[in-house]
Amino acid sequence: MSTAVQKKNSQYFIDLENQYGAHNYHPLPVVLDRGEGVFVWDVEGEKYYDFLSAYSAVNQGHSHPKIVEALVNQAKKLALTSRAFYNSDLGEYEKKITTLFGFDKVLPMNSGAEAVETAVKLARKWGYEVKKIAENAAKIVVCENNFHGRTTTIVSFSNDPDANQNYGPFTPGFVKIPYNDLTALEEALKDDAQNIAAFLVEPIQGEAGVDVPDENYLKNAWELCKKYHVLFIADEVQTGIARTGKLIACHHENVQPDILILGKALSGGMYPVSAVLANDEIMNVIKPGQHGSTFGGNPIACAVAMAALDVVAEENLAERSEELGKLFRSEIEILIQKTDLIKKVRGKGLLNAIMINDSPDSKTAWNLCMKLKENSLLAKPTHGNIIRLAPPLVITEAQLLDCLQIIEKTFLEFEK
Ligand code: IF1
Repeated sequence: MSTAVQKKNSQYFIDLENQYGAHNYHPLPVVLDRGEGVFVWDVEGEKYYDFLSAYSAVNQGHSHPKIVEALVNQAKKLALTSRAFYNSDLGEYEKKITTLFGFDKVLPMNSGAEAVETAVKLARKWGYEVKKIAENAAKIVVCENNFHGRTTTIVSFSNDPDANQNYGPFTPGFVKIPYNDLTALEEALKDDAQNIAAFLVEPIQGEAGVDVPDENYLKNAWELCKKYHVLFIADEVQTGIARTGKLIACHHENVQPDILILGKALSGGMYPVSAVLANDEIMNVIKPGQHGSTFGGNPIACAVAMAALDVVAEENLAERSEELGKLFRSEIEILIQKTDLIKKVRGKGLLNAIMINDSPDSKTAWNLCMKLKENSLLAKPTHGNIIRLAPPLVITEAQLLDCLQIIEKTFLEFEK
């Protein structure tokens, strides 16, 4: 009996994921099969502009040849040693990344959440051993509507029920304040100055819908942290690596965080690589055996990250992001005059989002993304009525203008 050979089309792959994969995401119904630069192709061969960049991990463009070559060559030579031994890649990478970002030392990890967890542990340990906070009394100030990852401790200080409902009991020791509110920050620091070890903040709140704080918020927050002997921790997992128009978003205000957290595009989206950077006074509180990770700082991660950082410099990705971001927002401002669908556009560099003029629980943003997909541009809503628009930073001006036309066409057609 002939068994029909099932065509491996999009539906085939969607069904496989639905059948065998946990349903912890609700993906747009497109099955990607290939990526190159700003473009991705689905299994039917349809070509799309990628306006999500894997949540700003693919700043250097999909499968950048220099990064692929670094990955392949290293994988053929030495992939993983663990930190039980030294290796001929880690020291070179540590020197490069600490010199580039201006810190004495780096602690290499893998995912962004692991780096955030590492920063929390480092800040607490500094609190006890340098600031002399009483045992188990250390607190870290965080912002409402934050997103720092998905571990149990991190979701303990989230106020998003989707992130933490039924994941308790939660880790104590976190004080929540409103984002972009210096008065609230100073009050929190003053209230319990002796016990507060750090302030953990995203320079722009990505998941909250690309919420850009007021000018000098970061600088003034940094000054308050210095005044109260509290570490300023910048989570630049999403805003870092040239995404907002500077190497890190803190550089827009000449802020040098006490602890810098990097991830995502640190590897150009090629491999899980994250990092925590700090100076000796802070980093040296961690002694041998007090923190670690099997894959943290592995030779492939080092080779890939070094290549990814070279691409940022060689292709002037920060400057491009700055310039093309201004062009993008100015063109969207013009579109806002032509449609009632968009309330506002906000962002920095090529990290932008548009607020759709409908309730957060409406399907409008989703339906607009479905129409954008039909017009060959992939984007996805964050929190209901906000669409994040973040292409790889290697996008050319001509491609960006092409995408702006697609966006305008889609929005004006949608309204009819
Ligand atoms: C998801 C968005 C969410 C991050 C910041 C740490 C991490 C992230 C500022 C953790 C990760 C990803 C996670 C992904 C969706 C995406 C995301 F904002 F980027 F869109 F969720 F908020 N700090 N952000 O943005 O890094 O452990 O993922 O490597 O979990 O759905 P990770």
